[in-house]
Amino acid sequence: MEQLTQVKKQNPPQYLALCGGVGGAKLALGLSYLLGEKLMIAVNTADDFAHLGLHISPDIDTVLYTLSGKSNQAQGWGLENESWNFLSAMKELGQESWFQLGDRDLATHVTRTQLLKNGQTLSYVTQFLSEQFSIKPSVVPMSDHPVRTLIGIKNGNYIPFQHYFVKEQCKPQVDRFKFDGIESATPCPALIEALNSPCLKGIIICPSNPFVSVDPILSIPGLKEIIRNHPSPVIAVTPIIGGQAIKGPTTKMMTELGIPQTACSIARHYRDVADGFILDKKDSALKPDIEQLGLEVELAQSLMQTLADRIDLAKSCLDFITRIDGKAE
Ligand code: FO1
Repeated sequence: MEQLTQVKKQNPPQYLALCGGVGGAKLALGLSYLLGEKLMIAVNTADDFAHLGLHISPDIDTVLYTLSGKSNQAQGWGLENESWNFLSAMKELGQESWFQLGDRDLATHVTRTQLLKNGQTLSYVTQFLSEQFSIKPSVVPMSDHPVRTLIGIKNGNYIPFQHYFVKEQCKPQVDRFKFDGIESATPCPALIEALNSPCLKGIIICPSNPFVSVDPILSIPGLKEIIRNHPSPVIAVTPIIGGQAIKGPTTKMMTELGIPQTACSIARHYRDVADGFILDKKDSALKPDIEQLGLEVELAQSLMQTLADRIDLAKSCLDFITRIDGKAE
């Protein structure tokens, strides 16, 4: 279908964050306070799915709601001050209700679905929603092409990501992942432009799940190589503190995949794409092991309970990028 409206040109960003849902969005918020329009956030869209005829982009919405200050902070996803009349009515009609869609949240999904049906790209729709939420950084989908994460169940078949995550509450044991559609995906145009721009000073891999939030982005053909060879520093922030992930199934997945549950394993996961690794101060004993992997290490407080924590960690990221850049000169 013909694309109706072009994505508006924005100034090239100086920093790029690769981001999944809840954990990544917290750091993205800290970065947005420090950088505003100088920041681009490229978001995982492999969690997207069609549900009740609607196109749901959970990670994009988590980023949009978090950056606009409208997110339900206790839940991590969805909107604050939500009501659930639609969901109750669906239950009364005996319809699917395992994926909770709030009344206000529904407006986002209906808007996105309508615009996509009218021939707009996901990039355009995301920029449009971002403007409605008055968000300063540029929020972009990793790709305009559909990519869908499939979770390989131990001794079983693949199941769609949201079935695993929400319907099955991450209970099945996983042993492999597939990003359906990845072979024909390309990075969204604004992301390619940002990576080609001489203005880009640093790339930050947010503390999202490395297997199902960041890997889909890095698996877009050619993207990992572009990031690895980028002249500016690339840093990754640990999603693991003291052997535990703050939220989500990261450590459960590590156990099932036979990977030790440590920040060092995450550093090893990113060693072929990152120059530096932000390690939590509590895990400082792991610093020499991570340096052995060939990564620069910065110790920081990576637990983000308050807005001040988010901004402090964002500041540590920017200082670390400056430090790595200084060494390279
Ligand atoms: N996560 C849940 O655990 N349960 C839900 O019912 C749920 C509904 C939901 C609706 C809209 C949306 O944008 C996100 C939603 N999420 C829900 C979060 C989401 O599915 C996951 O957090 C991400 O896909 C993982 O990053």
